[in-house]
Amino acid sequence: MSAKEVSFPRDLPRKSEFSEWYSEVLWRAEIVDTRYPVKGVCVWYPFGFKLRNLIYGILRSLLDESGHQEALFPLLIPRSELLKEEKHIKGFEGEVFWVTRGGFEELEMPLALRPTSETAIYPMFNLWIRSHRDLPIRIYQVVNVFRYETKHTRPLIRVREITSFKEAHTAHATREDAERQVRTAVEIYKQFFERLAVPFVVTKRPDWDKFPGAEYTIAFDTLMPDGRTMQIATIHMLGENFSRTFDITFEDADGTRKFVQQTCYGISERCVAAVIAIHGDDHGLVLPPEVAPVQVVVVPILFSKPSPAQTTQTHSQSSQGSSSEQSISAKEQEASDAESTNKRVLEVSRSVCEALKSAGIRVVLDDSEERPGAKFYKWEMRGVPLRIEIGPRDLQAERCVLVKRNDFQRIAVNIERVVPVVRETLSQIHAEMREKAWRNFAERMHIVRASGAEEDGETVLQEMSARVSEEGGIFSVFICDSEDCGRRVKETAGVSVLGEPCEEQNEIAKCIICSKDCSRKYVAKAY
Ligand code: PR8
Repeated sequence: MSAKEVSFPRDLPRKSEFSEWYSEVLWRAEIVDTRYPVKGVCVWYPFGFKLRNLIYGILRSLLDESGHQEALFPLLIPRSELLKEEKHIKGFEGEVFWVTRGGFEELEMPLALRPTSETAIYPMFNLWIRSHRDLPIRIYQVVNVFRYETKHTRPLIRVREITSFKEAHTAHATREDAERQVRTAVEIYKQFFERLAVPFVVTKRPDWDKFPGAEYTIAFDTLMPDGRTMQIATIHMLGENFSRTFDITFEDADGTRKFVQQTCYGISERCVAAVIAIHGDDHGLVLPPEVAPVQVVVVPILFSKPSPAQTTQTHSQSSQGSSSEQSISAKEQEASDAESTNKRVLEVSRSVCEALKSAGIRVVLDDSEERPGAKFYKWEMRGVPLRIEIGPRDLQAERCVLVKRNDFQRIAVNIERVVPVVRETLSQIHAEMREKAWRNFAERMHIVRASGAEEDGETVLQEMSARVSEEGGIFSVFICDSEDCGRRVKETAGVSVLGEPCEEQNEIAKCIICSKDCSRKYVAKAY
């Protein structure tokens, strides 16, 4: 069967209708159920939660390997602590859920459900850090946080209960060490998204769009199929802003007391949304093998069982004359041959499955009563990277057929060689998915020319606006750092300033809004 012949699940919206496709795939592939009766929260199905855990397993191992330790802080934050850092609370006050009662009593001190945990963690840093020997501290936790989002909520993308908030918090004796930590965090996140084959740009957010309480913010953005960007990770240099507020000091080697330098960085379930959105296709999910809850499904292709009608007919005929007897016995023979072939197909399927399992591959044998077509549909929807088909004809040839989920390519493999070939094919799938995702991403990165002497910024702006609504994507354009120009470009072209690309750049030209000299920034319609 070629890619074109694969049956298309008709009632799944095409991926080109991204919003509808996304909502349908989330429940059909059993990722999350959005019917929970609270706005902006959802329930992870076991399959979705397994995917989430495999993804977060990568993140945990990258953090553990780079000197972070996992900890766990409380969900409730006393109002007094939350309000301490002025800029921080200014940024979050509209998003906080409050617990004001315990049973029948009003609480003396209202408690916030953490919207993020700086103000839960830093009072403890104040107690834990005494000397330079206690530094650096690098901790992280994976928890739920609550944000009263007023914009349109969307499962895994903009939620009010972020269920999978991985937040890291670090404290350092020197500014250099904290800056180094920021660079390390950027590298960790790059590796993380590479393992998910999710493309990204890394920018320094404009000063007016940084994390409340940070000195500066670095962000990772990916591009969704509808041409809008989604912020998938952020890294914040906090400097001494919080340590001064929470009085987190240490005695340095020379005996002086100093404030610690801090950083924090976070990732949410948006990383799961990105995997689903970027790799999925008209048939459902396409999952990178490393995080696929099921990496291989073995589907035995069996002779269909004779229907009861056929069997009755055979028996009633057999009591009649001898002329039909021969054909009856031929039919019976055929049925019994089919049965023993089916038995053999199942045996071989089971042993292939066992061999893969022993090799550490997450494999499922689908020997259910469903028709092969229905099984293909189900496992394709769930993004299983490889399907193995074993049928009667394959038995004779001692082979099976691998079908790759990412491009439906079929590969015949000798049964003996199935384990090494599956291994190779799974890593090939990752490489192909990565290549395709980055190619698509690069095709939607647009370099906007600088406005020159002959034409003003207005012309360039108009042209860009037209392209934004036509094709979306990320635009590299000359725009200055001012919030006013950021607002203007949003009003006229509908794009937000993501920030200045983190790679070296030395091109300078006129801002398309105010004509001041400036560097290039990335702008895009953002989620
Ligand atoms: C911090 N403090 O909090 P951040 N739904 C899903 N994902 C979201 C949502 C939401 N409503 N809001 C934000 N995110 C720092 C760093 C501790 C850790 C995701 O940073 O406010 C975004 O991808 O920037 C964001 O980049 C990430 O959480 C971290 O949130």
